Amino acid sequence: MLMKTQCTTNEGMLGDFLLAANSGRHLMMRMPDRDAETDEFAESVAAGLAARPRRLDCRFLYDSEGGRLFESICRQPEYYLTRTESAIMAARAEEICRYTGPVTILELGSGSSGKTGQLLAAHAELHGPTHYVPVDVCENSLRQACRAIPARCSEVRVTGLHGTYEDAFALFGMTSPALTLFLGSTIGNLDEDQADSFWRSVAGGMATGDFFLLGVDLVKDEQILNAAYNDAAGVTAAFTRNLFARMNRELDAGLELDKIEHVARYNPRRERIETWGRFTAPQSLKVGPLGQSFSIARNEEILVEISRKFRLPPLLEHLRDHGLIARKTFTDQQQWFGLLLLERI
Ligand code: AVJ
Repeated sequence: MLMKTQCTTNEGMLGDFLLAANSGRHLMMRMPDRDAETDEFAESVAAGLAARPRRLDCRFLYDSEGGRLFESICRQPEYYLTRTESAIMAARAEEICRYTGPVTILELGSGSSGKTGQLLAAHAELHGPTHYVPVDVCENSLRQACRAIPARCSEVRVTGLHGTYEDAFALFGMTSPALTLFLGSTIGNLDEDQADSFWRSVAGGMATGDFFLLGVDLVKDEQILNAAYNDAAGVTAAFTRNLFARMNRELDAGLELDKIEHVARYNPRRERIETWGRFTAPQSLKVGPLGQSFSIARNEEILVEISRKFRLPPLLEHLRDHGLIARKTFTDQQQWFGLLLLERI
């Protein structure tokens, strides 16, 4: 059975987590600051619309509708990332778990944990009872994962954390020896500065000898990249538009959604996909909770998400500078996607 609990305070989260983890049950814990999600959304939108070019924080793409649409993106034929990473994972799960030995498995941005099943099964097969701690801001996806994983693999016990990556960093110290998963090239959503502070927090929280499994999408032919973010069925377009729909639902933004277009294109200089919401007519965008309003011009584009693409040698060097050494580097035959097993030294 899946129990649900609320963390008492952010500071008390560690104690709550230890109690929960030792209870031997499947459990989902909710961080208290989740209650402030709508306020955070409002603040973030207002700050992003005051910046130039205007931008939004891609974290807010993942409300329950966004989570559902993202799952659908992963099944689109053009979106090669998920199936390529899954295939690498399936082929290498045992090798990875042999290398790490028995560990607590944390996952940042776990979504519905689709790719993790193979790894958990391999860990349980090799090392016996396995503790899995998925972390996600999307409650729906997390709940599904907390139900599905133990049903598939009875040796795996789940403690889900409904919260942000920052909430999870606090757990790193107490779950050691640990393997933290960060899959799907989600790291690509962070710009250079954000990634740098992400790695500082990660490396700072990890104990020597802890492991990190990183999935990264690699630089490749532009047409393949552009197609992956412009699927013919229009699911990615719906995913982008949902961020504006969410503003209507939660911030009373008053937007006409059919006058906002999804635009995703590869920027070869910066080696990243940039996804924009393009306004085909002038509109005013209200941030209800803050009593603010912004005028968006016709043809103005608001940056919704970046998805950086990586080259392995500079990435490995960058990680090494943060004290993370690649013990294993896996790719597929076409070298489209990389899966890196890193160790904190
Ligand atoms: C899983 C967040 C990395 O950037 O490729 C997919 C999200 N956005 N299609 C990505 C996404 C549009 C995805 N991440």
